[in-house]
This record gives sequence, C-alpha cells and structure tokens, in this order.
Amino acid sequence: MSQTTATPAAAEPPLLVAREGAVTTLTLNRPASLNSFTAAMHALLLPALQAAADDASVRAVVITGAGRGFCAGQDLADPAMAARDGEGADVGAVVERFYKPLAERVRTMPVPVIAAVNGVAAGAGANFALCCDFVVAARSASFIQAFSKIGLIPDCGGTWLLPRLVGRARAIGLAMTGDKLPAEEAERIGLIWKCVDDAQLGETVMALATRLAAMSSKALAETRLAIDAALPLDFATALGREAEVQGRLGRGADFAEGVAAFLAKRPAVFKDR
Ligand code: T3D
Repeated sequence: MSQTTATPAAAEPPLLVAREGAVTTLTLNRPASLNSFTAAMHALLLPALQAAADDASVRAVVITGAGRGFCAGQDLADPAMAARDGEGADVGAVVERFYKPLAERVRTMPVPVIAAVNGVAAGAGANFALCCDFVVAARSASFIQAFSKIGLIPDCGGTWLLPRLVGRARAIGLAMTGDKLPAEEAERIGLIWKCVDDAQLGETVMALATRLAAMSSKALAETRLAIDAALPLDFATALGREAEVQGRLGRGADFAEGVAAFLAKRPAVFKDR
C-alpha cells in the first residue's frame, strides 16, 4: 500500500508500519497463520496504534493483513498466550490483557481508522476489523464469528458491535453458527461499509484515508463518539449531547476554518486533532 521498509522474510516482524502522507498503515504480518494474533504481535500493535494517536501529523490509520488473510483471530497455538490459572486456560486474562485495550484503543483513536480486509477475518480478527470506523473488504474476503466453534463467546467488542451493526437476529445467527459471511453479504446487511473488487482494495482504501485525513479530525472523532453514545439515550438526551459537543467544536479552529473556506469558495485546511 505504501513505503513499507522491506526486511528479509526470516526476520519479518509480525507488524509492519508504513507512512504515506498523513496516513499510517499497519499491516498484520504473519501470513502463514493468516495473521492470527500472537503475544509478539500484540506487543507491537497496541504501541503502534498509540504512536499514531500521539503523532499529531497522523490524520488517518489503515489496518490490513499480509498475504491471503486479514486476521484469523487469536493464534490458538501461541504458547505465550496460554495463560493458565490452575483451573485451565485463563482466556479471561488474555482478553483483559490484549483484546480489551486493543478494542478500546481503536474505538477512541483521535483520527478515523479503516480496516482494509483483504481476506478472511475470523474470531477476534473479525471483531478487530468491526471496531474500526470503516471496514472496506475485498470481494474474496469473509467474516467468521469463529468463537462458538471453540466454546467461547464473541470478544474484542463483538457482543456490543454485532447487534448494533446488524440487529439481534443476525448477531445471534452469526455468533451462534460461526458460519462464514462473504464480504458482499456483509455489505448487504450493513456489517461493513463497502465491498470492492480485490484489485481495487488498496486504491479505494487509500483514497478514503486521504480524503478523511484532509477533514477535521476532531469533528470526525467526536462524530464517532456522539453516535456511539447516542445509542442507549432517549431522543431528548441525544439532542442535548449534540448541543454540548457542537458547543465545543464551534469554539475550535476547525469550525472557523471550515466556514471561512466555504465563504471564500476555497478548500479548507484543517489542523486540529
Ligand atoms: O486465549 C484466547 O484464545 C482468547 C482469545 C480469543 C479470541 C479469538 O479470536 S478466538 C477465535 C480464534 N480463531 C479461530 O478459531 C479461527 C481458526 N481458523 C479457522 O477456522 C480457519 O483457519 C479459517 C476459517 C480462518 C481459514 O480457513 P482456511 O481453510 O482458509 O485456512 P487454514 O488452512 O485453516 O489456515 C491456514 C493456516 O493458518 C493453517 O496453518 P498450516 O496448516 O498451513 O500450517 C492454520 O492452522 C493457520 N491458522 C489459521 N487460523 C489460525 C491458525 N493458526 C493458529 N491460530 C489460528 N487462529
């Protein structure tokens, strides 16, 4: 997708970080295991997201996978993840340590995050993608709530995200069956933003990321927050919250710039984050 620094295959890190203009791309890089999450990958992924959040020159983040998969969820063979508490595998500890902070970090990024789903996204890999603001998937990609097949429930935000995205009936159906949902169907039922031809994925995602990077990061992050916060609220409370957020944004430089640019019939240059 951009200027990723190439290293010899044997020395490849499980995460690649590349920068193109204001867009940071993170590539999950364990293609032989469909980029399933290991402790080593987690050790790079959360700090990389944090670095992007802390760098004011980053205005959009893209997450994708190397090879034919996006991410097959937890690496079920990673010994470093096999936390045990004397009564068996302590999966709760793994979720607390890795998946909870990961999902929270993505959901609260100060800039838009796009999942470029290049292939199968299963288990926590699927829900990691669904945590992102936009999911753009290649036509050959698919989404699998694989958890039930190994005796677990959806994690990495799945129980919260699925019913909100596709309603209870489909959420239950996807989560209980663990059936593969092709990207086209995922777009049709509103699980994801867009499904595109495989050859168009990189170009489509970079065009979207570049477009979002030129917008008001602050307004986009507040939009995500306001929409998520409004879901359990009654209408009047949501209206009150909109007024409160607009009050803050209205005093910001981006709003002044947006209005000035509109009136001067020129493109706006947003700098806030
Ligand atoms: O501690 C905890 O576990 C808590 C956290 C839980 C969060 C979770 O994510 S739980 C869900 C974990 N993920 C899964 O259960 C998915 C397992 N994978 C699959 O069901 C299939 O691989 C796919 C449907 C995703 C893709 O199928 P297919 O036929 O396209 O590929 P494949 O042949 O199954 O996989 C290719 C290779 O990747 C293969 O290795 P090999 O035989 O070529 O050496 C396979 O073992 C490996 N692989 C795929 N997924 C995982 C994996 N290795 C380790 N862990 C995986 N999750």
